[in-house]
Amino acid sequence: MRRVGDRYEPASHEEAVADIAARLQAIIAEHGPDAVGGFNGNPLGFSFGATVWHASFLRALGTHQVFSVQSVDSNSKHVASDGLFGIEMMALVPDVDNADFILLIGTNPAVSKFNWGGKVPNGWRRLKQRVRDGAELVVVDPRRTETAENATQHIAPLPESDWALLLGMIQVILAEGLETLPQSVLVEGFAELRELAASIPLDALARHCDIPASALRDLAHRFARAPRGFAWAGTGPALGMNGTLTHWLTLVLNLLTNRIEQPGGRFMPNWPIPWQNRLAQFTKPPLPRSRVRNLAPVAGSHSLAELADEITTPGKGQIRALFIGGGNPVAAGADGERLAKALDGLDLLVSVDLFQRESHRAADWLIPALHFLEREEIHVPLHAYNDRPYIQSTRQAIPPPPGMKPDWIFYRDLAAAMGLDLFGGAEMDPDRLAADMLASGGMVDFPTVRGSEHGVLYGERSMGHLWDLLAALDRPIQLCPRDFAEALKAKLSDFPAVVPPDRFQIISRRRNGMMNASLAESTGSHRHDETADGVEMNPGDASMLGLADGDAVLLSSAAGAVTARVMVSGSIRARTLVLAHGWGSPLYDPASGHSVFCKGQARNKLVGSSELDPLSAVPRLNGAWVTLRRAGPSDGACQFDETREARQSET
Ligand SMILES: Nc1nc2c(c(=O)[nH]1)N[C@H]1C(S)=C(S)[C@@H](COP(=O)(O)OP(=O)(O)OC[C@H]3O[C@@H](n4cnc5c(=O)[nH]c(N)nc54)[C@H](O)[C@@H]3O)O[C@H]1N2
Ligand SMILES: Nc1nc2c(c(=O)[nH]1)N[C@H]1C(S)=C(S)[C@@H](COP(=O)(O)OP(=O)(O)OC[C@H]3O[C@@H](n4cnc5c(=O)[nH]c(N)nc54)[C@H](O)[C@@H]3O)O[C@H]1N2
Ligand SMILES: [Mo]
Repeated sequence: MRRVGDRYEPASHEEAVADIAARLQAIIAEHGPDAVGGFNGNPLGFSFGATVWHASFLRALGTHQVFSVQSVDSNSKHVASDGLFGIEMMALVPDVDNADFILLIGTNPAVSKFNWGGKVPNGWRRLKQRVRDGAELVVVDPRRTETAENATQHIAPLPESDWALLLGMIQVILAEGLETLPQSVLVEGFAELRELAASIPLDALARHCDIPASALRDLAHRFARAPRGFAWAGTGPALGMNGTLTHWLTLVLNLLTNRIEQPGGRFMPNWPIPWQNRLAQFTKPPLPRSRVRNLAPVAGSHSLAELADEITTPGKGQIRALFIGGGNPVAAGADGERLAKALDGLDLLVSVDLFQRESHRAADWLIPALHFLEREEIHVPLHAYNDRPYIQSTRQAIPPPPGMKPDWIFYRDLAAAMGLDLFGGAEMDPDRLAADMLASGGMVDFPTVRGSEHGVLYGERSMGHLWDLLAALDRPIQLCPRDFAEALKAKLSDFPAVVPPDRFQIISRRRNGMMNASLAESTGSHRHDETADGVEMNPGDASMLGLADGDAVLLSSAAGAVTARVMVSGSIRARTLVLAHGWGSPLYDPASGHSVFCKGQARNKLVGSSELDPLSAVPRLNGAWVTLRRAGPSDGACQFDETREARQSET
């Protein structure tokens, strides 16, 4: 659909391609390729054709203004892995079926299932089975989650303090000589790590995370002595200021106790394309540091927290046209209102999506994306992270509407209209690309996969691939990378941080039936879904503030304010609040221009775009400091917008 005034009108694929190509060419002729930017959201990564063609198109344009959802998701994992192994796109998959001790830090697989960093099909069910068979499951989370309910132990530290808990465990392990380093690989930085770990009393670390030192010592003993096991850190800490330190120290804990490339530990899968090819595929041309803030890119893209600056700051390289592929950056990232204003000022905004959401409000073109139920494809790279050599083709459940073209064809035709070559002159489509990738691996071929209705288990699981890879790259493991150690020392030097008594740290939660900010309009649209605008609060904190269930409160941070209703909950530890992520992003009907659905609170208004993890540039989506008071009549409604709801049901 094409924007005409404040409405949209249907247009053909050819009209869209011709108009966008002409406008891009004019922008590039005047301002150069960096005037065109791109953001890819989470669902794009699961759509093989769309993700490859979106990235290839931006690469062919020659722009350096590439932004990705990774910077509000997994960046700290990439940076930690890069520091230790020199490989950013690494996933060490957990061997859940053989672990005796499972330490989960800031992850909630009972709801989220296993995610980036390894695909474990039915992972939560398999993990629960293992616990029934006698494994210990220790969950470290400020909230007593659905996962923690099934654990043998729940430890509830303060948000963003996991690094202290991990450093404490490492200190105990090293002081008592409980470590066993891996034998088949060269490890550097052990002495530096030992010195760093010993440089602070255990009591101070324990106070910082608000867990007794005796509990840290006990956890260290049990983890180190368990025959088989692993530690796994998730998205909770990854979205805080100390995400990289936490993911680094989690890997260190695993390495020091010989949990990597061991049964019941974590290992690097090596299928269905060998690592050489995989590295080549994921090694994008190096990006320079960002123009405005001079930050280093991570895993081939800049931080979403920088996007508004790059659009609004004049000068060479200022973004004037933007492609958003399957993303809702205004809702997903920090400082969304500022980003929304910046998007208003673009010369050209193109959204490739199934809906028009808040981030696409100012779009000049709404390009339809293929729904996953409409796609038939083999997403080869995604299967490289499976815990077994398993691959499956998705099958089309329903045909797309007549005339509807897959998103990759939009990018292909746009490139052709601009005279750009995406694949070195070769004719390419997603199936052909998947077949080439599979052929390069030589483990299973395209027709076999396509023909296997329920997927193919094409080999035996094997371990040791990370050691082979490091040997081939002639790279030792760096236990204590210098910039990580510096960041940790800086933390220890202003230690212990003083917590003002009237402030709380706010974290997020996910819910079943919603995927980040999408599906709110369908499965999340029940009138009485409490998570939409409920802030979970510990009973002690509530009574200290004289608040009760259902009271309206105003939450304020340095970045912004939102209203919410109090949900007193014994599941959340003191000094910490939970506001679910994903709500409060309006959905529009492009034909009428009206918003047709909106419910709950856009909680990321509380998150600023300048407070970032210094190592990974992830904004403080978990852990931002807020104050809270009873809401007054002028603070705005915190209930559902009834008119919108009525309009929604009419539509
Ligand atoms: N139903 C559903 N499933 C999903 C998604 C969804 O939106 N809905 N999203 C998908 C996506 S994109 C992802 S990335 C994955 C994420 O999956 P996970 O990595 O499992 O992350 P979350 O489910 O967000 O759980 C994070 C947990 O960390 C806790 N937490 C917050 N801050 C801290 C902290 O500082 N320290 C510690 N120790 N804990 C903390 C929170 O209380 C929460 O329980 O889930 C995927 N699966
Ligand atoms: N406070 C806080 N903030 C968070 C998080 C949190 O836990 N707390 N989680 C973070 C995480 S882990 C993530 S991954 C991000 C998510 O950030 P985003 O990926 O930017 O946000 P989504 O809400 O997943 O928006 C996805 C968009 O893709 C569209 N879409 C769905 N399927 C397809 C498809 O097949 N093709 C195309 N082209 N489009 C499609 C949807 O309609 C929707 O508009 O949010 C991050 N933000
Ligand atoms: Mo994510």
